[in-house]
Amino acid sequence: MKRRVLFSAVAGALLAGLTVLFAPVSPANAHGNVTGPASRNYGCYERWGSKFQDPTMATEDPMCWQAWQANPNAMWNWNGLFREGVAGNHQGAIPDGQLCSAGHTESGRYNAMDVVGDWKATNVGNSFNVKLFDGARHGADYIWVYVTKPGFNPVTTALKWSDLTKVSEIGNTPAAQWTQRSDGVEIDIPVSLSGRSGRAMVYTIWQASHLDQSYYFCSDVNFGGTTTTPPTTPPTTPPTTPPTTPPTTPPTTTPPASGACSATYALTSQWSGGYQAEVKVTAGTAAIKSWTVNLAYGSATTVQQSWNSTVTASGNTLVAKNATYNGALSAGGTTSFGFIGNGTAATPTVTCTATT
Ligand SMILES: [Cu+2]
Repeated sequence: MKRRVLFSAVAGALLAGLTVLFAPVSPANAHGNVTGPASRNYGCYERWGSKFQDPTMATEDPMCWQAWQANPNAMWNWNGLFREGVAGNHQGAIPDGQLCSAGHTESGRYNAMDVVGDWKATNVGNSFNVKLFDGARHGADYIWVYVTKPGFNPVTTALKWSDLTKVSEIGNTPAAQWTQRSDGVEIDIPVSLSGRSGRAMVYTIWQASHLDQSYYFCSDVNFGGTTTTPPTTPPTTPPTTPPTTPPTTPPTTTPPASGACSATYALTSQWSGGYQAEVKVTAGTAAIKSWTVNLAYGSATTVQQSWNSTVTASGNTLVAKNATYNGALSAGGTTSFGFIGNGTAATPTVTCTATT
């Protein structure tokens, strides 16, 4: 398989002592993942691993782009999204809003999987299989498969435990009973639902028969496959359905000026301990070469991650500078960026400056 050849090549280069940018942390960590419907990090690895620095990803697959920008090791280590010592108390170990990163496991390597947005979804019918690949031949004490309840929209909403319904499970199944492959074993867990349509998430817990090692995978699916979202929609475009928590205050805007730029802030989602915002940048009556947006808050603020911009916190202010590919705008041209802020969302005062 092409993807495993690539992984082996990178791992081989590491073993050979070569300097490899974004090399896997440890080639020995050959555990596993849900390969169909692909989990968020496995899907990003599969689609972009061979061209992860291609800037077209920012527009074609923006959620993967933000994930690669946040931490490429989340993709190189697609098989290492696990926790140890949970003792079966999965809900106790993983807070709401962090289900896709397994509660910020591995020092936060997979945090970008929690970002709310329009992840690529796999089209599935109401009956489908969850395919789990196990490169370490651990086998399973159990595998539990959950699906989000009807009405849950992963494009606009952070995943909580209460959003999930368990729809399938298997018990103790040694690797010898799985389908044998040259590079590991895999197993299909059948799921059969009825009356579902549109976007949803599949959440899989794999309790490996190896130490107390439990794996957690978010897979985005589209039931029926008839409402596929356009592949070029960036996460910073307003969602087609309103966020469950609408902005509490109207967007703040700075007036456009000749040779300058303006910026509009919007809160797109919030949850306990964090929020997601998007900022639209518009050039004035002249073309610009680069832009900087300042977001001034009433108190000190921090940012967890950003996409389509480099966002740094400085006291009460977040300073957002354009990425290499979206600094130049024609007169009246627009771009947008997004970020995940820590704490409770507050509405900042937004200013935009540009070079021409
Ligand atoms: Cu393992």
